[in-house]
Amino acid sequence: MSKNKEKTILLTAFDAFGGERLNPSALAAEGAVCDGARLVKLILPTSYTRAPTLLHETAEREKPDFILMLGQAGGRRGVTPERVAINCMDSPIADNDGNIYTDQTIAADGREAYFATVSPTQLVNALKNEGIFAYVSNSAGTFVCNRVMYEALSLTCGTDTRAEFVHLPFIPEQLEGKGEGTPSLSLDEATRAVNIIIKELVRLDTFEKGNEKA
Ligand code: PCA
Repeated sequence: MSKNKEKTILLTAFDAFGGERLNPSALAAEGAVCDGARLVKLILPTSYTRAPTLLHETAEREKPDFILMLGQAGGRRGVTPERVAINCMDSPIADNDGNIYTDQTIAADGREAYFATVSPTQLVNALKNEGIFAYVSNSAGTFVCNRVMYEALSLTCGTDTRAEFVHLPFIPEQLEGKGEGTPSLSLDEATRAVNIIIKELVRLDTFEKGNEKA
């Protein structure tokens, strides 16, 4: 894209899964705002098959410069930009279609992994500067979030579009019935974190290093 054209950011989040009544990623996405770029929001079903398809279709239609994906990572203490997506689906938890995968590859001929094309460290630094507890995560897991991150990075490989996944902790409203000491972050703080990341993306140049086609 030309440098003076308005950027488009595709912001995705997930619906509730695994017995939860809500997903903080969807609520934070709802509150997300963006100055200086077009923000397209998309709530994905927590489904190994439907989520990547919907993401793919929406990205082809909207032609975003950035794909920012959000998801819940219950048990984590801070906001965690992910470093890598791996070619694997494996979780004892059923997705919202009732599917359980063990040791399954995502793409038979696909790469083993893709690194995020927005620096997770840069996002962590931006969050820390604004007083938000954040750290880089070196595993997006092997459930639907990793599946969707892998899709976004394979789809945008060799293009100027950059993609990154950020996991958010539980919000306090989800803690009932969970172990004492289970960490959480308020929805206001989670939303503020997403807005800081969006601001950082607006500032970023899409012509930074991306993944090259093999
Ligand atoms: N978190 C799950 C899937 C949906 C979500 O919000 C994960 O980490 O894979």
